[in-house]
Amino acid sequence: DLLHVDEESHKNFSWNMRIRVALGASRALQYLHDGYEPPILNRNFKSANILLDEKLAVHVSDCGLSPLLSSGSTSEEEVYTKRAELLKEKVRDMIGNVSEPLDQLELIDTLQRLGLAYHFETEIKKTLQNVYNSSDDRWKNENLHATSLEFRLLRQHGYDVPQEVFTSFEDKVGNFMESLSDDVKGMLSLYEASYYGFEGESIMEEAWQFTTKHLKNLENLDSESNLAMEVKHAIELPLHWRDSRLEARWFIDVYERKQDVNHILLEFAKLDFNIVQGFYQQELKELSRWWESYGLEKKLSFARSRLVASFLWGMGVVFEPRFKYCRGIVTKLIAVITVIDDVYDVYGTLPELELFTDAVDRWDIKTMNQLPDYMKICFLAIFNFVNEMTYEILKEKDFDVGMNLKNSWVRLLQAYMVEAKWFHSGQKPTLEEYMKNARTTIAGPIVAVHSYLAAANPVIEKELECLETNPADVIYWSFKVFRLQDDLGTSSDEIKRGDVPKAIQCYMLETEASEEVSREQINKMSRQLWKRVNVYRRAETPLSETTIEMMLNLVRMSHCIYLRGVDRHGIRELESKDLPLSLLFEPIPL
Ligand code: LA6
Ligand code: MN
Ligand code: MN
Ligand code: MN
Ligand code: MN
Repeated sequence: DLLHVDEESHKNFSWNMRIRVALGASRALQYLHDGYEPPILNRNFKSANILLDEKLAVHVSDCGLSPLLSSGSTSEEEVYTKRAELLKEKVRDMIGNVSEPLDQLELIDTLQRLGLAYHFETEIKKTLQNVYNSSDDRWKNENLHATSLEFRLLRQHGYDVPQEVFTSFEDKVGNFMESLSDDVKGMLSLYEASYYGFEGESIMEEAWQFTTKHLKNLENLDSESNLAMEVKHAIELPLHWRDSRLEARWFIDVYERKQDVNHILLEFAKLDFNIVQGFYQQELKELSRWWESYGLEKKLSFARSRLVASFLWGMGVVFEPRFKYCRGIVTKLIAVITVIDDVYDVYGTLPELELFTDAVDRWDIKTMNQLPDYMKICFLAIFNFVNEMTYEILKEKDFDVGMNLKNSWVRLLQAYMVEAKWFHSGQKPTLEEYMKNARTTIAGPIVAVHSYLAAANPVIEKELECLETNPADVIYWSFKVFRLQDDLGTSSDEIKRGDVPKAIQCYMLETEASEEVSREQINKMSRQLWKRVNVYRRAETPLSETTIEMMLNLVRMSHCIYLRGVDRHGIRELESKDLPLSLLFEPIPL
């Protein structure tokens, strides 16, 4: 009874349901009925007809109420867009008018966390360059927060800052001074900065140990103050590892409660979030139709059908509206891979999988008739998806990427094959053997090739070649993090169902450690790998900054999707509890 949803029953809905309610007419009607203004309902929102997750899916139009909504005019939307443009210029002026270095840095940090930084890349670059060049360091004046914030922002943006900027906070034997622990804001800033440490930097490691210990104690205080919530949030995941859109939605609420809130920033952040959300809804609607038309969900009922979750990965890789095409490609790619992965892990027999891998390698429609029926549709799903993308890119960029895409598929399937053989023969790989293969099966490399080709214009051969050959670079190490995060989130179920030992089990087998200890160790490995990622990010590489950021963003999304060892990609029931996706699909009330 969607027309009579009250807040209580709304809470009990799965997020699928909530989104449907949010998108449906009922919600809008309810707002009107209650006598208060509806949140922004832009055109996309009004005509929303999103096919949500699959087996539970109902077209919103099935509620029979959508005609009411689609009749709205676009004038409302225009008002919001105009207002956002105006606010944008005000914020631009604001950046230019702030003169104190600490204020500048705090403004940049706030813009980044509110999800607004992408509008002001040039201004932010210029400001940081000035901060970096300035030799006047008096403003820092033994201020832990100021020193840490400058360090973090400069390192984030690629500047060389030595870890020694923190030595003035250490005692004679090189420990951080215990008295610092009273300065919670400073501790929090140092904590966030510590994640930008490089492998081998002992001061940064010490900073991490020191701040983590003290902040965790604070976390137990369970206070409802903003700062306490920020501490809790930071301990859960540092900023450096967080997805920027999910962070923006969270931070807008926190920012609103701050005493020194800037109302122009706040209003712009909310408007911009809602406007971007409107684009996402439109995209999701189109992608859902595409997914439905592919029909894998109906034909292969054993496999996961995860379009909305896949879109989340796409949004993770590139959130900016202008990267719509790339976001769509990543969404489609991951939705298809998720099905194919189940074929290899769960459903296919070894001889069938050999046949399938070979068929994709030959890339010939003629070999399709040798495949079992359920595999024919899988083959064509890949074949059509790749050819469609090849066509689009040839059309747009005069560049033939057919074989690049196909080969990235073959590399993925061959790596799947290695796991399948281990599984069917009962052979147990060492952790090292496992990881060598698993950084391919996590799909990072195939996503890299597809998203690069979708986003780059022009395509640079050297860059493409680097993504295809996977040298031990920044991306290579980051995909190991990606794999470890997936294993932390999914391997309990995988082992129960029957699968090769994943990282945790390999480690257990090798060291005879308990599962708990192994998980701890894997978490530690993941943090160490990030330090290496930080190092390699500065190394000479054919990859552009944008390409690297896209791939690191993919890895960041894995931290959110598998947070606390929960599989939010694969197991839908868990999403309602832990990842309130409704936040991404419900506009922020203004
Ligand atoms: C993760 O599932 C999954 F669905 C994939 C298809 C990997 C690529 C994309 C991601 C991570 P699973 P496996 C969204 O944990 O079998 O089954 O590699 O992947 O561990
Ligand atoms: Mn300086
Ligand atoms: Mn799997
Ligand atoms: Mn698999
Ligand atoms: Mn897994």
